[in-house]
Amino acid sequence: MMNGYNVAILGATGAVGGRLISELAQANIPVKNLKLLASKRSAGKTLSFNGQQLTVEETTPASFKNIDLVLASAGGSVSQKFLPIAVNEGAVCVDNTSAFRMDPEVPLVIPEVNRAQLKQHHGIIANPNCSTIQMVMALAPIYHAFGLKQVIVSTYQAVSGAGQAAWNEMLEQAQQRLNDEPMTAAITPVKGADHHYPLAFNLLPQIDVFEDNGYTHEEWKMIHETKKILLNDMDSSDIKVTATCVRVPVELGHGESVYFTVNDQQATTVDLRQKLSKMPGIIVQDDPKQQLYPQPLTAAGKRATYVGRIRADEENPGAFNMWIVADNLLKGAAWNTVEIAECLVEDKLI
Ligand code: NAP
Ligand code: 12T
Repeated sequence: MMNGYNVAILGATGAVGGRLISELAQANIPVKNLKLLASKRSAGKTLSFNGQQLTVEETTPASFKNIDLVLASAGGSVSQKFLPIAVNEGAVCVDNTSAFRMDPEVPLVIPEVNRAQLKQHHGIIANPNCSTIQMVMALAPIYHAFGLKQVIVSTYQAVSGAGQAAWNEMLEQAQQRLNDEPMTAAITPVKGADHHYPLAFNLLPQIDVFEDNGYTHEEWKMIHETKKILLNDMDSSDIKVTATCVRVPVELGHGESVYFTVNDQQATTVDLRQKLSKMPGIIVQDDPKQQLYPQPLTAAGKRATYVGRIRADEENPGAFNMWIVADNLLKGAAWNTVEIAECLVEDKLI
């Protein structure tokens, strides 16, 4: 591509879409032309890319003519509908939604962990769930060095993961509380659900819809995406994984408390810290004496995944705890997506 690529961002006006635009502007990807796509509601709105004002267009099947690269983040049903059309037109699509993640033909990629999977693509590459990405970033070097038996995770997820409207609603709830008014909820915890509860000054142990077994779909995604990324089999029993996902009244940056057991009983926290600090994309922030540990406020706006509070379960050899924080809209979404696209360009897979 001598003059660069024709790129389309699907869902450009969203919380993730805004970051896709700014991450693409900084990326090692020559852009000939950028098309910003959303629904009819936002058509005509303008957004800036590299100092240029671009007009948002309504997404139609014709939107993908002559497009080389699609970065998609407009929801699963929108990806289901439009990405096959884009692939037919010759585009390579990096999809931020859950639509194709479990398709055996679709690589599910965190570049620092399983970049080699990109070679297997047939036009669509899936970006994992935000909570999965930051956990697997930290677990991958531990798995490769010491083997993993079991992972038990509890998440503390920021409202921005639920979209711009949920984010705005939580801020309104906080303002209602400060005004001594009753807090109202029409979106949180999940848009379109039967019941809504305020998130401000609260904790909601529901992210995404409930499955029949009592887990939420977010918990299901963390379990099966982790297995697909690390073991190439979404149903593998080689690593046992269980999750509890909780929405917390944080704006930006997911936290995760991860308890895990390794095969190598000789592994120490010094070994773990050393493997983690060598992992590209990981920054270890772990110094109790200095009160140094990862926090959403300090991780927000950064591309890295931060790990701290690394400690042994003193009653169970080979068992450990750690605390992980990353910006859910950057490493959890837009940065990982653009990083995949950079790799596709570099590896001549587009
Ligand atoms: P958001 O702030 O609500 O933005 C939604 C975007 O999708 C907007 O640009 C919206 O355009 C567009 N859209 C909605 N319906 C559309 C349609 N029928 N056709 C075309 N565009 C349409 O949500 P967000 O937080 O950015 O998330 C968007 C999607 O990304 C989510 O649904 C999820 O699938 C995925 N996501 C993934 C992760 C992850 O873990 N990797 C994290 C967050 C989100 P309008 O302005 O026209 O409404
Ligand atoms: N429901 O892409 O609500 O699978 O935080 C990511 C985030 C779905 C996804 C959320 C979600 C996804 C959320």
